[in-house]
This record gives sequence, structure tokens and C-alpha cells, in this order.
Amino acid sequence: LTLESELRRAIERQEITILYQPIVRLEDRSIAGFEALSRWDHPKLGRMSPSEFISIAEETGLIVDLGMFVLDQTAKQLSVWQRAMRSRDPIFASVNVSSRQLLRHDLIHDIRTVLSRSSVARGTLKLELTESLVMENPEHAAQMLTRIRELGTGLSLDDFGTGHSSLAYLQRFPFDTIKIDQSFVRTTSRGTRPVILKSIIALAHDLGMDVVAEGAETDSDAVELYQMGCEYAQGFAFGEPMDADAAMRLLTEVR
Ligand code: G
Ligand code: G
Ligand code: MN
Ligand code: NA
Repeated sequence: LTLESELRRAIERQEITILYQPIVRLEDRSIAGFEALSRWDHPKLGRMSPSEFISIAEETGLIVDLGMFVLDQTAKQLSVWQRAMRSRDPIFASVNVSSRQLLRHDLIHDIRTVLSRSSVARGTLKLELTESLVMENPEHAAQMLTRIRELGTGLSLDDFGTGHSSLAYLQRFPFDTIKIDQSFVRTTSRGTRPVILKSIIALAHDLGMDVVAEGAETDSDAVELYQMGCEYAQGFAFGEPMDADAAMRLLTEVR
């Protein structure tokens, strides 16, 4: 069997596992949401990370079914979490979307279907897209993203700072959140990037966007980010990607 046909079968048989990594409010370290991260449990090769199979999925078009599976599972899981913690601010969940799903497929139809099958609070299902994805076809991407926002879906700009789009482009797309790439964040405790970080945070806030710092690995990263005005962070300092039950325990444990 080729990897392609194995992946096709794995998607059909739902052998893709979704892990969830917490995104916390730096103010009080409470959980604001989770990012969904796929894993493929291959019978011989073991647990594979997206870097090993997303490109195959993209090239073969399998990403459309895989993406729908991840969206659907995540929305269902999000409804379960929200029901379990009814009294507090509803948490969000964000799902990574690849180029083919947005630009060469009817993602809007998929999102409508997923939202109609689940009962997530409006605005709490979010998509993550990278700069390089939206820059492949800025006009088309901007149109699609505007329609997706109208469905009540949040939009995060992922890996911010690694692409080569101009900052001016930020205003052309209806993102509500930017996620600062790990490469800027992981070095905060060594003090090499504070100027860049502070500027990105201030710019995002001026544009009315929330900011999530990715790759916060230590407590001092978290403290420094908060001092720089960043309100959300994700990283090993707060939790690694975990299964849905572990996420549920984290949400419902008495703090
Ligand atoms: O979890 P990990 O570090 O291995 O993720 C690597 C990359 O794979 C991340 O950049 C993430 O955006 C991407 N990724 C994870 N899950 C998915 C998914 O379900 N769909 C797509 N398109 N990308 C994903
Ligand atoms: O590209 P994207 O931002 O979606 O990538 C998310 C990936 O980053 C996940 O696969 C996750 O495993 C990884 N990751 C999350 N937190 C940390 C961290 O604190 N340090 C490092 N090195 N990687 C992280
Ligand atoms: Mn991401
Ligand atoms: Na990222």
C-alpha cells in the first residue's frame, strides 16, 4: 500500500486522532480555548505528526475529507466542553485550515454543515490560517474569509511574522486574532526579541485584534509576555497537546 491509500483508509476509518493544546489568558492563566492538532496513528510507523502527512493530504486532495473530519470532531468536542462548564465564559476551539480547503473547495458549505450538527456558542469555533496561505491568492482569500466570518466563525492568523506579507495586508483580511510565531516568543527569556514582540502586540491591538503568543515554554516567558501587553499564550508552560478527556479534566478541575 502507498502512504496515500493508507491515509485514505485511515481517514475513512477515523484513525486520525485529534489532540488539543490549551490557550490561556495570561492575566490569570485560565483556559480561553484549545488548538486542535491532528495525529495519524499508523499501524507500523506509529504516531505521525502533521508535518509527515498534511503535505500528502494536500497533494492528493485527501485534505478535504481530513479537514472536514477535524472540523466536525472539534465542533462536537467543543459543544461537549461548553455544556460541561455552562456557567463560565464559553471556551473556543481553533482548527488549522490548509490552502486547498480554502481556495479550491467549498469550505463555507463544510462550516455550515458542521455548525448545524453541533451546538457551539456563536463565534467560538475558529479557523487558523497562515500568512502564506492567504497570500497565495489575496483577493479570493479575502472574499472567502469575509463570508466565513459572517457565519460566526473566528479567524486567527497563524505563524505571524514568518511570512513575507506586508503589515498593511493585516487590515485587508477579517482576522480577529493573530498568533505570534514561536520563533519570536521562545527567546523572550533571553531578551533578544522584545522590541519586535512589543511592536507586533501594539499593532494588533491598534487594529482591534487579540494576540496569542505561541511557544511560551517557561514561566518567565509568560510573565514577560504579559508585561508586554499580550493577553493570551499557548505553549509547554501551560500544557502540551492532550486528548479530549485530559482537556475535559483540565476544564472541570476545581481551581
Ligand atoms: O502538532 P504539530 O507541531 O506537529 O503541528 C505541526 C503543524 O501542523 C502545525 O503548524 C499545525 O498548524 C499543522 N496542523 C496540525 N493539525 C492540522 C490539521 O488538522 N490540518 C492542517 N491543515 N494542519 C494541521
Ligand atoms: O504552526 P502551529 O502554530 O499550528 O504549530 C503548533 C505546534 O507547535 C504544535 O504541533 C505543538 O506541538 C507545537 N508547540 C506548541 N507549544 C510549543 C512550545 O511551547 N514549544 C515548542 N517547541 N513547540 C510547541
Ligand atoms: Mn496553528
Ligand atoms: Na503557529
